[in-house]
Amino acid sequence: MTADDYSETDLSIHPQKHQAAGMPAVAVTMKRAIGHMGVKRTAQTLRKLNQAEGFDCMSCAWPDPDPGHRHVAEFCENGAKAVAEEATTARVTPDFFAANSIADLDAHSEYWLGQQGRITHPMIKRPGADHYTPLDWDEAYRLIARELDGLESPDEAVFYTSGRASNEVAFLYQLFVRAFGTNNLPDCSNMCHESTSIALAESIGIGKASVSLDDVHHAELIVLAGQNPGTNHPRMLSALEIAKQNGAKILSINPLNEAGLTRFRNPQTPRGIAGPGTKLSDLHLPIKLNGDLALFQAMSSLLLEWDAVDHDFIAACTNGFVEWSEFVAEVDWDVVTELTGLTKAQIVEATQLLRDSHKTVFCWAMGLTQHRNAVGTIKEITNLALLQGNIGKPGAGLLPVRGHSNVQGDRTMGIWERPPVAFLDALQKEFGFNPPRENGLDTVDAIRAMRDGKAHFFLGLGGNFVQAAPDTEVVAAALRNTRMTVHISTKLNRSHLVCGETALILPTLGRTEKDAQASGPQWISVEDSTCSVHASRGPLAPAGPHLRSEVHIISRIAEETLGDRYGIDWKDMRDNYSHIRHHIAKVVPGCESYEVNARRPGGFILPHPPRDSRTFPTASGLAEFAITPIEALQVPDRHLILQTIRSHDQFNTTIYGLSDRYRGIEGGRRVVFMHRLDIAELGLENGDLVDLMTYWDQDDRERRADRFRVVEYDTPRGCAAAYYPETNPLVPLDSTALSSNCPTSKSIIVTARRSPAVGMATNHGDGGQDEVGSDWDHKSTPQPVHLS
Ligand SMILES: Nc1nc2c(c(=O)[nH]1)N[C@H]1C(S)=C(S)[C@@H](COP(=O)(O)OP(=O)(O)OC[C@H]3O[C@@H](n4cnc5c(=O)[nH]c(N)nc54)[C@H](O)[C@@H]3O)O[C@H]1N2
Ligand SMILES: Nc1nc2c(c(=O)[nH]1)N[C@H]1C(S)=C(S)[C@@H](COP(=O)(O)OP(=O)(O)OC[C@H]3O[C@@H](n4cnc5c(=O)[nH]c(N)nc54)[C@H](O)[C@@H]3O)O[C@H]1N2
Ligand code: SF4
Ligand SMILES: [Mo]
Repeated sequence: MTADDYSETDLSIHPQKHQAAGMPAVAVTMKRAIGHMGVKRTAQTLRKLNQAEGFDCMSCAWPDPDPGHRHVAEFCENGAKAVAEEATTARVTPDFFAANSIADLDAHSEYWLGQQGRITHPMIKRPGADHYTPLDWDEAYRLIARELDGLESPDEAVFYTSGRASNEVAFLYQLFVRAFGTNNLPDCSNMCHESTSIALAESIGIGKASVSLDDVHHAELIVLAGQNPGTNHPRMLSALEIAKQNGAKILSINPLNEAGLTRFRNPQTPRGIAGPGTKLSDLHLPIKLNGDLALFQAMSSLLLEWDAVDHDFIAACTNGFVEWSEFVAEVDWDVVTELTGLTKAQIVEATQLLRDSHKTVFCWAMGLTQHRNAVGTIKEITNLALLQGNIGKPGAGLLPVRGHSNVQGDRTMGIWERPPVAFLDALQKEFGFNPPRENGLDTVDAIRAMRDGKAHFFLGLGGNFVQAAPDTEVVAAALRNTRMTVHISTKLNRSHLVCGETALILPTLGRTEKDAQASGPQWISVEDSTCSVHASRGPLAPAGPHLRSEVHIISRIAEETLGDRYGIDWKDMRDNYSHIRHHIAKVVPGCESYEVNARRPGGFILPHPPRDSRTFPTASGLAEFAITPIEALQVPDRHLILQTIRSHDQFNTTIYGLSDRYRGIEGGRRVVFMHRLDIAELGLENGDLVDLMTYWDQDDRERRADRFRVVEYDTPRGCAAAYYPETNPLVPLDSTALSSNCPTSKSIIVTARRSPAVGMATNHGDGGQDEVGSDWDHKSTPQPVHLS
């Protein structure tokens, strides 16, 4: 889709690093921040980042320490990069759009698009046009209302949310969408922690983390499974360092030995600057991709064998223990060692850490959630926690580490295509209309609906749908198949260039900016990974006079579309966000006195029955031991399992730069990490340029992504890795996790063959000069096989 703005020859490969942060992190922070914002603005902005009276970091959802315990610089390198991207002084103006057609812009990389700066005016691509042109806000709202009004059913519209949206706008948005008449509220969570939400709701009755930051600090053992904190939640390393100083052990489970799992040099301590830093992981299990279910079952079988279990907790608080324990006791060690790539001795050693710990925190992220069996795997890590009573006591619990800074809050506020009945009832009581009761479309189903001509309207509240979603070509065709696409965005991205018949870009304020409405300055609120809700107030002047806040935009769309239907106070809520919080307090469980509690320094913690009182709001009223038979991905000869991951220099589809410092990649992104022996087996050499291919039998289609540089890397046999979103064309839309429908972005079965020289046809089977991989039997479709 793009001609990159950097060349294949700029790429250089360096040795992998085995420690995270240190002074290079400080140097990069300052260089990037000053480069985008200048010295004065950098000082003005970073001083307020993650402070009680400042603004919440818009990058990840890692929690802040209590107000009295924050550093002057309470942020990390990647938080500073996120701020710099948003607070940049570069601007995308109407002149820019006049000078660049949509096709011109589409020829650039995502990195280049992001570098152009903040969008300053509402813009429209009218039917048949090849450029965006400016329009005024009122016309934009009228056009959207007219389009929505013309649909045969509200279910023909899709309302997407990316997890940066504040609680206030999220609540307002779901209210509008439900008053309009649909639950079509897909969000980025559908591609992220959906498997967690489903698994935890079934196992413990609530889909959120059961720990506080303090629990992390006081754990005896911390398990880090399928997560790369050094890059994606960098301040988590400070929490791990404190835990280590308090005597904790760390067990990391990851195919890659990521730098942030190994050692942390805290730039805020003398030991981190001049000394050796802190060793983090005590034991690293280099597991094969998707081996975790088998591993957790094996660990449980050992704990049962050693009777290292909490009988009292199991008897008082759980259901299904006997059946489950009989099931895992039968674990087949040959299957376990085959699927995990680990020896029994390694697994025994890891399980001894569990046995010897009285309080264990289990952390995970995308390495567990984005597989076909993800829901089962997360239930299994929960079983492991239940077995030793590691929930609802200090220093222990479950910690799914969320991605986007407010993705958890958006769900709490009702952004969910499958809303709980109680939530809809509360909405009905507060606003006097009966919200739709049918489940709506999630991300994957929304793409299907647009592809199949069943949905004609797409609105994105933030995000970059076309790049984030699986199966890039399919999702692009789906969006182009609509009558109208609308993006509420801060910065230019690919989704703006993949247009419905009419396309609108509505520029909005970011979290760094002051938000003034009719009643005066406003603040917003967010929820982090540990259910802590707090206020955020931006320090900077808006990027331009024509920008509107997200609340303003959504409330105006609602007014224009619904008129005074149901008598909802859209204007009052827009003029003063306290009115929104007043409604939140009445509708959202746990948010009573929201206005007062959320603005208190440090905010407040939402209730969580398992954490607070070991009560489990499941159907049985008990925590459930769930049985999940093992299914193995069948990987044909000369194929690998590919996981798609983030580099150190991106936030999801926003590419900050071309440096994945810890993994030793500089100057480029089209690389594929492979084991030395897999490279040889595929007839390749380190440094070769290859095309990646996958075949999905359900639609009988081959998918490919071309021209990746092979990098020999420390990854288990059969397991490759490459960056997202470049690899999204390879993820089949229909390849999703059972029951959560999350795309399987961490287990795509691929093969690689040397790329034809530039200028040669690149079609598979073109008989070009390159024979490597030409014996690829693309009919040998990967199918899961039941093993137990
Ligand atoms: N700077 C920065 N911060 C971010 C983001 C960003 O893009 N940039 N994105 C945010 C978002 S939305 C999210 S969801 C989080 C994502 O945070 P992570 O989940 O840490 O992100 P990924 O890069 O997808 O890394 C997945 C990790 O899991 C490992 N893994 C993959 N498959 C398996 C497996 O089968 N088993 C095990 N045990 N491990 C596996 C990979 O090797 C890798 O270390 O980060 C958030 N924070
Ligand atoms: N292959 C593969 N695919 C994946 C993943 C993977 O690991 N592998 N990870 C998945 C995950 S975990 C996630 S969360 C999704 C992410 O999916 P999304 O949330 O859709 O994507 P982002 O890249 O985070 O969105 C970035 C865009 O948001 C807009 N933006 C930034 N700040 C603001 C703001 O304050 N307001 C508004 N209105 N807009 C703003 C900017 O225009 C920017 O271009 O991707 C998923 N896709
Ligand atoms: S850890 Fe996450 S929330 Fe904290 S400063 Fe870094 S990027 Fe921001
Ligand atoms: Mo995410």
